[in-house]
Amino acid sequence: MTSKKPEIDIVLRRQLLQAGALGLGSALLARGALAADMIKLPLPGGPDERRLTNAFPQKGSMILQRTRPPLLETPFSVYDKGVFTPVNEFYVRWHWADIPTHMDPRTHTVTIGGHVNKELKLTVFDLMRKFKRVELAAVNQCSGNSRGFFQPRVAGGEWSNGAMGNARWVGVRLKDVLDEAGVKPGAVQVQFEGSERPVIPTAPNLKKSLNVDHARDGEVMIAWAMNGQSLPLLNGFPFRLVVPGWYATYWTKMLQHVTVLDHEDTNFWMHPAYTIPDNWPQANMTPGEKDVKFVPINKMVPRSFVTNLTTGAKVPAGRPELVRGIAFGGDTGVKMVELSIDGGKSWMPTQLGRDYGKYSFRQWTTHVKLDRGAQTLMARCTNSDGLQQPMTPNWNPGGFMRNVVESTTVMAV
Ligand SMILES: Nc1nc2c(c(=O)[nH]1)N[C@H]1C(S)=C(S)[C@@H](COP(=O)(O)O)O[C@H]1N2
Ligand SMILES: [Mo]
Repeated sequence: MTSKKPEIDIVLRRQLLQAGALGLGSALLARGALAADMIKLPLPGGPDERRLTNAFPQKGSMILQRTRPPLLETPFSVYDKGVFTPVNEFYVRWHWADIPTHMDPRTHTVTIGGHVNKELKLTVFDLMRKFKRVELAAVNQCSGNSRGFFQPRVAGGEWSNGAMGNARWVGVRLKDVLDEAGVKPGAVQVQFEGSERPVIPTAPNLKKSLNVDHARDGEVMIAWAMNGQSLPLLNGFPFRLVVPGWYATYWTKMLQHVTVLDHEDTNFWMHPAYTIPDNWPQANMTPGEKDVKFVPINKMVPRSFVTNLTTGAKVPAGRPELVRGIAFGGDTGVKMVELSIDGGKSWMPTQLGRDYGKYSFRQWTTHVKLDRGAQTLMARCTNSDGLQQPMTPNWNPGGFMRNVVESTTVMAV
């Protein structure tokens, strides 16, 4: 897991300093008119057209879901390029619009405080120098990825399937940093806060917490690089939390405060925000149902997608056609991905691509021979714990944790 290449340090160091010196501010607010291109998302029963924009710094062509704060979705075709999501096409999600537009990596510090023996203040260069470096491939997925498919519709960013991405994260173990500060007996949770602020002072700043054992499991990281580059400002420059296998709401960007708590965090962003019906892995309830117990969202569940064909695509009938996609196991690896072309009555195996670790996207491929006409392809992932994607969609008011088997209907001609 430890990166062997010292030269990456020099490259990253230069990138970190350059990115800090860019003064991205004006660009964040307005960099000219938005591109005129529109994209149609496969969303049911609602506005399904979005603008494609190049207007955000360090970002390529992205689906504009919201401008302030920026919510930028990854166009789905990107996932067919490979298992690692290009940094400039990695989705973006913020809660509050008062985002620093200039971060100086020489002076920006993260404070490790609260229920510890010794408070620490560390820059990215302190992290690089003082702690052992680790690298891990992991999927970052928004809790509300695919929310736009919920029926009845629910409020929130109406994402299609592009609020997810996979990267090789480089940084240090949160455990090592906490050990350096010395967690005192009686610690219960560890709370994380970024550097942005709400637009009105009375609104609650985004703070998220993990149980202390989870925070110290040796997998949770403070990362300053993704896919060999420093983090774009909008993805949390100069460093962010990485919580492998857990929804991205915990992956605090532009990390500023790590506070060890001697009690459970009950702030708004832990409860009621980002809570699910207490029946993981379904996170399911009936619309309008009363007396449902809600708990903070946590581990991810398996998903899979066809990436080389989209609904409406024409494919030749009667001869083997390549079907390719990606899958991830959620909080563990992918055991298998199967494909059905008969509405889920029978399933055929697919070949899994290279394994980059249990938290990564995994590519899968197979060939199918399709009869003439409209044919529906369904991919289903089973993870290493035996958890399988369900055939019926879940529902909850947050629009969280969709993982139903998805369908792609092509026309065989
Ligand atoms: N500081 C900060 N970190 C944050 C958030 C935020 O609003 N502020 N949003 C969280 C949520 S809900 C998501 S989905 C991910 C998105 O990460 P990305 O923008 O790098 O894709 O960031 C998480 N970390
Ligand atoms: Mo999110």
